[in-house]
Amino acid sequence: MAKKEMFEDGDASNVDAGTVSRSDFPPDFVFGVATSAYQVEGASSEGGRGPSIWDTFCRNKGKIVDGSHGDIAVDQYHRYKEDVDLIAKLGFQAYRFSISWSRIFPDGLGTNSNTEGITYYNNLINYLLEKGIQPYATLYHWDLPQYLHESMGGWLNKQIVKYFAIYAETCFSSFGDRVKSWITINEPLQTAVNGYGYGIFAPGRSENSSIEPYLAAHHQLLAHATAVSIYRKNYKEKQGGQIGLVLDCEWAEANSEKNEDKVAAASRLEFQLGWYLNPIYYGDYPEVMRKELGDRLPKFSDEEIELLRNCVDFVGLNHYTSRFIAYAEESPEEGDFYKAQRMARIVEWEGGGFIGEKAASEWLFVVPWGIRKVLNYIAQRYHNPPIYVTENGMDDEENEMCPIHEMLDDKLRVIYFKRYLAEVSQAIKGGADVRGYFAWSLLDNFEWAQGYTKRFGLIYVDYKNGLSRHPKSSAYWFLRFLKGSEGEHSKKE
Ligand code: GBH
Repeated sequence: MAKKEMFEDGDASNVDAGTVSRSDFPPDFVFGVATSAYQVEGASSEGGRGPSIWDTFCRNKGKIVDGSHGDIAVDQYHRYKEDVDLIAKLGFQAYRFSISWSRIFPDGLGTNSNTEGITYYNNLINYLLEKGIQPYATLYHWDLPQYLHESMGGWLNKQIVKYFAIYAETCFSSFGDRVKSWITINEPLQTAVNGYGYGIFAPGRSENSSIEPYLAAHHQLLAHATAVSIYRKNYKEKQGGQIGLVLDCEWAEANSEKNEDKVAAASRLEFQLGWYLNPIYYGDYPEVMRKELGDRLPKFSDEEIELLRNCVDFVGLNHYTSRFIAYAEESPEEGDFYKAQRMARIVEWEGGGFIGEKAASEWLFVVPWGIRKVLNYIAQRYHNPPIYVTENGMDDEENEMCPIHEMLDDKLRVIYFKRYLAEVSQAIKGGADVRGYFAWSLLDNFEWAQGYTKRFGLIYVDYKNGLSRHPKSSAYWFLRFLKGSEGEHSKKE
């Protein structure tokens, strides 16, 4: 059977629009929406906030396609009540947001915490709870205090572990009586590879790309593990919460039945997930990484191995897209990180046509079956841990010429969510312990290097008219889905 047919058959059972419904998920399954501080808050120099590496990075010419920044972003700092009201109206039970480290410790050093910053998150958390929405707080979503970068090299310096621990503990003690789900770090892979290897994300380093990504990853892992051990020792029992790490992973499907392609696809997954999960579940980096990278990959001491052992209560998965992976002695992709993987990422079927419909971002193709495969992979390889899908979604291109009512009717996004959710429910039925799902994103926001040119929101933000919020069709689809009035009818027929 041709590869393409195989997937179409697999799909046909559950992709027919409307065949996913709330009742396909366990009753206690959590549905939420996600954002991150720098992408939505704005108020970059208000409330005693110190600068972060993204404030600085955005000032470098050519780094952000539209020359923009997050100074105002979508102003959630001032509009959090309006946004929380919207989350509640749409029927979501949880909000995943991130805390801006430099609002809590303006220089990151952990000597004096900033009362106004703590007050802001107290207000946000209290208002969420008042509206019946569970807070899921991420401690680090890429916005390192600038001073920690300048004074000591940020994630390249092992000292960062100590400062992260102080920051994390301050958050547990300030908010943990109400926040029951913590995420230490969002996508350490992206910080390592794009922040310290390719330089397309803050802090924009690419000078030493064969060494720095691996150091930055190493220190993020140790920072994560240290925060978890503090939480487990001093807070977890008393506060009754859970703590995890969020990883991003494109599904890697072998491009053919050839052994070399299967090996390449397997190693592609090791370079994304194994890099972080193997130290936690198996005590060291994946063998294939050791083999390809040699001494460039740092070593863990016995004590660190002990610290890392099982240091997650759940695995958070950010998943958007998939690729076919073929073996390539010389990787066509630039840079050390991809070279080491000896593979090519392919978006076309062997007989022509794309793996899925392309979204606005160059990297994002709609491939619903990929999420089921990656969930099953995590379940099988890492002892069936509790998993939360902490991000999933797609973007539309900003288009000033397009009338707003057209932008609001985001048909492809509705299909995306239906089909990806159907696959998540299949993974659960197959035994993966998926506990929750967060759509990215609550609303259009600052999309990092893409600035405001890409829109991932369920809610449209009118940048030209006072940042007003307008729910898109996908938001209304979720409202019906969460009420249980979506999908049931067609299923009974
Ligand atoms: C997530 O990362 C982030 O957590 C979130 O903040 C962000 O808004 C969301 O994605 C949407 O992008 O192809 O060289 O341009 C997902 C992982 C990392 C995937 C960066 C796309 C683009 C690199 N993403 N990558 S490139």
